[in-house]
Amino acid sequence: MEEARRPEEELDKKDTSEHIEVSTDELDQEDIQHVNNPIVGIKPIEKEFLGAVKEVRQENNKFIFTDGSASVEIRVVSDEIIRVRLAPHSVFLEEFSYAVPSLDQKVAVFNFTEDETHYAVSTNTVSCLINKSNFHISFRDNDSKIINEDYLAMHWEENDQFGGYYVYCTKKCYPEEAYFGLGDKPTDLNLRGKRLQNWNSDTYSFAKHQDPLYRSIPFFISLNENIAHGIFLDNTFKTHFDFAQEDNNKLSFWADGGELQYYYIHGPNMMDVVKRYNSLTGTHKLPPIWALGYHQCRWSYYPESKVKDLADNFRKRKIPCDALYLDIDYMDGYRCFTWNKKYFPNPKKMIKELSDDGFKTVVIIDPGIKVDDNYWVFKEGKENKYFCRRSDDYFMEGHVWPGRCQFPDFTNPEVRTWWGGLFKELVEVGVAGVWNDMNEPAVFGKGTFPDDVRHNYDGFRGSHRKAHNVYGMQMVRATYDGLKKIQKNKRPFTITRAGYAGVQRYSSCWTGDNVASWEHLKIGSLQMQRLSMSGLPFAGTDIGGFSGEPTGELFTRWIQLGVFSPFMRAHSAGDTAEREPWSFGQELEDINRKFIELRYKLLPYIYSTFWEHHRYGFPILRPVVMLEQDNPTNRYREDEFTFGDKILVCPVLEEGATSRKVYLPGGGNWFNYWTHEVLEGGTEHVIDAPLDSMPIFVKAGSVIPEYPVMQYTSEFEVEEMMFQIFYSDQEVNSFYFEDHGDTFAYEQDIYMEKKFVVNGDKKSLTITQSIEGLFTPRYETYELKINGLPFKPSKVLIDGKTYAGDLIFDEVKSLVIKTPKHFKQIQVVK
Ligand code: MIG
Repeated sequence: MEEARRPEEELDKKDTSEHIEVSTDELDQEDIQHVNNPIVGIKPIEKEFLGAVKEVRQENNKFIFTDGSASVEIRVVSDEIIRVRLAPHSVFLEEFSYAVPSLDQKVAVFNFTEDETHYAVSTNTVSCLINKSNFHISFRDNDSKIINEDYLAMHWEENDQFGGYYVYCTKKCYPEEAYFGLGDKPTDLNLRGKRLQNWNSDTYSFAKHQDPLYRSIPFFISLNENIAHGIFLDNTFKTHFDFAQEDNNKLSFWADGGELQYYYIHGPNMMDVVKRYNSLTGTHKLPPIWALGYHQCRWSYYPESKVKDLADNFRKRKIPCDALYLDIDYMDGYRCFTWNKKYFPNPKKMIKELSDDGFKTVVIIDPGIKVDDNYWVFKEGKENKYFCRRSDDYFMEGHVWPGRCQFPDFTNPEVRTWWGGLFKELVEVGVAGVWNDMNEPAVFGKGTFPDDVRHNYDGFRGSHRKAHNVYGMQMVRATYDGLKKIQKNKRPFTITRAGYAGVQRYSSCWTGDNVASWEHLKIGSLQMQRLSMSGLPFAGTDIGGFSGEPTGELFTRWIQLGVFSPFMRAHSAGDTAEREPWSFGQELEDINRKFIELRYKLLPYIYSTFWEHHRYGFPILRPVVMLEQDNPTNRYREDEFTFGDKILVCPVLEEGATSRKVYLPGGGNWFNYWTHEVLEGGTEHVIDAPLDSMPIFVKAGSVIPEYPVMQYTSEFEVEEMMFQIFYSDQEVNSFYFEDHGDTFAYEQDIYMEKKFVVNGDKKSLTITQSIEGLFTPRYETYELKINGLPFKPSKVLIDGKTYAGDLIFDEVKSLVIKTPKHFKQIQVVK
């Protein structure tokens, strides 16, 4: 369909923001794949189901089954991933996905077999069975165990009377089956019994269980009898999931349009499911290391004197901090890419001064562009037809902070390139990171765009019903790609509020407008765990709560959780009292400092964990159920998690608490991080947790790298690298990663990945080290703190030679030795 063009003058006069929205009930032809099968006449209101399989044909790694009118394609993506697609009229959509950039994965072998009742498409690890008589699809592992099974054949509705086109899949739900994932849902970790939907929404002060929120991640993990698998419904329309809420025996997922297309992702470990999901949708790139420091934000810090004062306070009070944020008030009348010269007369000079003092400056950017012919961004967008239009070709207009606005169509590649280029000046002025807000997209009064807004959708055109959930992702993609081009080899830093599956390739995220309450502290902890297992590991909450006033105690507990938030940023709304780490008196300032310092000590560990995510697809935060999925009580344990695979974090989430119950997963001992007391795994313990402490445990056998406390990440070069080693009588591997911290050189192997193996018995402890990569750190030596030795050491051998230094063995059973950095093996002997 050719777009009809109106004369420009006409368009200018028209303020379409007042238009009545087109009803969502109207069938939108462009969203339907079956254009050559127009619906005629009135059919009874009932769904249509796949019938018996009549025929099958093969095209390479795809098998196409048909019941004579509808078709299903089964595609082998990898040994562990199989994709299912439904075309009710046997016309499949062209391959395109914002979530999955490429389907090129290795498949060892696959084959096709048939018996009386079923067809089977099999790989080394999994078989997809298609029931000949009823077209039910199921997945079976090599032990002939059915893991996932249709309850009903795939079905759809396409009659006008339904007000649209819907596609459905209904599977069996097993009695013990638990469900996890789905992005930022602020609800219980285990999703069994919930009915949830995905439609990106600006949800100021959201409540527990509120749904939907800002993101759409239509991916979940099922865990049943110790076998996990994943389902990723790659559909950008509004999607729905019923995790056995309506019927205890059924799991359903469906979409308000588009193609029924889902990936079955094999386990049987939850960790593998997440890794494989990340292999489809991509991992987060390594962030610049400063992005892992402490960030201070508020709506808003202005004018310049206020920002400088803030910076001075951090340094004067010796509270580490790497980044300060400018919220919307830095702009001239909220026009993106401009400065309010009254508040910030010389931004370049200010940012340089902040940078000399170790602070990066991050600024906010919104999608709404002020309708103003004297504003170059609007003029460029208008001249090039970059803004979204309605179905009747009027511009999509809506009110946001700048007043009357138009909105770039970020689903158009040309618009993304233009938008990315707009950051040139901000980068030249010295801005180090960009925060993308309001990109659900949010519109005052109306919520979001009307359904009939047209989008380019990378050439696969569609209405807002199809593009809504990817709008924010494409905005931050434009931002990321633009920054990357402008900054050359420097890593961009971006944060986004909205997102769709795969957004982790372009951005970190925060959980939006939370509330300063104890309940929200818990919700935040849950959301971060859930985002991490949904492929978005670089997530954080507004520390302290965005709206409302936290008590000092709540703020401090939130800072403590913040140390183990992949993204650590305090933020607050403009109508709240000042909210810096020193806002609650000296005693709490000291505790807050102690914990922010802990973040900086653990930075090399945190950074290594990001590397493990980027390279191997491991989530960063892992709920206990991921460590020990065979223990059924863990399905409901949601108040503790590990950061990486070595540190167990048990945040204090209750007001007035001075201790808390923790569960230490089985399979070895755990060290109390603070006291080095050794505790047994596989059982619960009660741990003291006065306000100046939070229970943290390190897995026996771990090697944890630590930096000396710095006021910001690049304050000085480390002269000697320190590692804490925790004794174990079982073999345990640890990884340590380092590189320049701010470039893409790691993509050319300019990094160093060290692997340590720790193993002990009653008379000795052995530590081996192997090294991969081309990066050479400047320091020459290590300080090793060996903790928890069950014997008094008499001798240390470094690569076979006796260590000449003193062996001082203190009361907490720690031994400190210094070694050259290139050792291969160290033995500590009784
Ligand atoms: O309409 O830019 O979630 O973090 O401070 C509110 C002002 C717009 C919402 C964001 C919040 C930010 C605020 N923004």
